Amino acid sequence: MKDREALQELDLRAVFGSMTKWTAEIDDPARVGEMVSRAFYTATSGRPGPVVIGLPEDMLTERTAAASAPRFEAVETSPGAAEMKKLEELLGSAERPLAVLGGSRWSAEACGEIARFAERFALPVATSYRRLPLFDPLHPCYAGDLGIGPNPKLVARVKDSDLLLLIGGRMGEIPSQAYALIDIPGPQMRLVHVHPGAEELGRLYRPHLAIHASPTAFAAAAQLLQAPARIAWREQTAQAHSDYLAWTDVPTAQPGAVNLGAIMVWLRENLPLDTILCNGAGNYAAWIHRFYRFRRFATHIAPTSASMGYGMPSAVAMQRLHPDRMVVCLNGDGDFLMNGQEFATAVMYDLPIVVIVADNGIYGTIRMHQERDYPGRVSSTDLKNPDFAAYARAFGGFGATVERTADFADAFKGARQSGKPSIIHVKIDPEAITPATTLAKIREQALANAN
Ligand SMILES: Cc1ncc(C[n+]2csc(CCOP(=O)(O)OP(=O)(O)O)c2C)c(N)n1
Ligand SMILES: [Mg+2]
Repeated sequence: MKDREALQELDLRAVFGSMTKWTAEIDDPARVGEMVSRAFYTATSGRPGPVVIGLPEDMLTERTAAASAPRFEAVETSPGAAEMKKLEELLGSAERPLAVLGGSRWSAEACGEIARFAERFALPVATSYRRLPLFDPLHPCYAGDLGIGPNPKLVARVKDSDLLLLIGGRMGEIPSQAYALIDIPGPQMRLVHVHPGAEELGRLYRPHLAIHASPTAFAAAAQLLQAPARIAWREQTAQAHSDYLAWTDVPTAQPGAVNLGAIMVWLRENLPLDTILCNGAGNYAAWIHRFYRFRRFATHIAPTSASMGYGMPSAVAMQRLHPDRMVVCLNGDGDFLMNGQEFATAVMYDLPIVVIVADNGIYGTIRMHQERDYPGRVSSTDLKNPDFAAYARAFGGFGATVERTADFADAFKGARQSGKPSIIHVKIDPEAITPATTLAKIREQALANAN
C-alpha cells in the first residue's frame, strides 16, 4: 500500500526529517536489532536528540530468527591533556573570567565537580536558559541566569568578560540575548567552548580553545587544573553573587491582587529541595526563572525550545518516574489549554501532581509583542477560559481558585492534603505582563517611540 497515501500514511522522513537526528523505517524484521542499536547510539551520542523509527504494520507480524541488539552504551568524549593545559594557562592570565553552564550530558556528580572547580578558582558561574539546576543558586560563585529578561548586570558582566568558558551549551538565541553577547564569528573575549558535539564547535563562535568533551568528562578533568597562586577576580565574583541575590530576593511590585513573584518565593521557601518543577512556555515562566530557586540537579523539566503545552505531559511522566518526590506543574492559561487533558492521565494513574494555572486571560507573550510593535492593535490574543478548578473536579481531581496572593498557601496545602491530582487556578491581572513592567507601560513606550 506504500505511496498510495493509504489511511494515515505519512512520509516519515519528510515529516520528522528536520526535527530529529535520524528518521528511518524498518522494512525487514531481520534488521530490527541493527536499526534499534543505531537509534540508541544516535540519540545519545554527541548532542543528544530524538530519533524516529517507523514500524510498517506488515513487518510487525513477520517472524525472524535474528538476534536482539546488544545493550548500547553512550559514547564518551573526553578533553585532551593539551587542551586542559591550555585552559589552565588561559585561566592563569585572565582578569575577568566567567563560566556559563548549559546543554545536556550532565550528572549530579559533574555538577558537584564544577562547583568545586568554581570554588578553587573563585570563578563566577552563570546558568544558561532553562539550565538553572546545574548550579546551586545560593553557592557564593553563582552569578545568575542567562535566560529571558536576565539581570542587566549579568549581561554586562558576560559582555565585558575577558575569558568566557561555555560548558556544555550552544549559547543559542535566548542565552546570547539574540546573539548580542558574543561577537560572531570572532568573539571579543577569549572564548573556551566545551561541547560534546564536534559539529557545534566553531559553528557560530570561533573559539580560542575548543574542547570536544561531554560536560561530565570535562568536569572530572577540571578537578586536576591548578588554580593560580593569586586570583585577581575574587571581589568580582562576590559582587556577581550579591547582584544575583539583590535581583531575586524580593518579588517586584505587580498590578492586581495576585503577585506571581510572591508565589514563587513561597514555593522556594516551602517545597522540598528535590521537588521537580515542570512548565511550558509563556510570560508566566519569567517569574519562575527569576524568583524560584532550583537547589538540586535535574529539578526543572522545561522546554529550551519554548514550546507551549510541555508542562502537563512532563509532570505526568515525572510523577510516574519519581513517586516519592513532589511534582509541581506551572502553566499559563493558553499553555495549559494545549495539553491540559493529560490531567486525565494523572487521575487514571493516581499521580498527585500539583498543577498551577496562571490565568491572565490572554496569550500574554504575544500580546506583549503586539503592544510593543503595534501598540493598541490587539489581534486574537484574548482567551475565554473555563473554570480550571471545576475542570479538575470534573476529572475526579482536586480544584482550588486563588484570587489573592495570601490565599495561595492554603490552596497549595489543600491540594497536597487531598492526595489527588490537583489544579490551582490562579487569577492574574493581565497588566502584570513581566516581573519588570506592565502592558500599559509597553504600549505607552511604543507610542512615544512612534511619535
Ligand atoms: C506550541 C506553541 N505554539 C505557539 C507558541 C508561541 N507562543 C509563545 S508564548 C505564547 C502565549 C502563551 O500564553 P499563556 O500560556 O497564556 O502564557 P502568558 O504569556 O499569558 O503568561 C505563544 C502563543 C509556542 N511557544 N509554542
Ligand atoms: Mg496567559
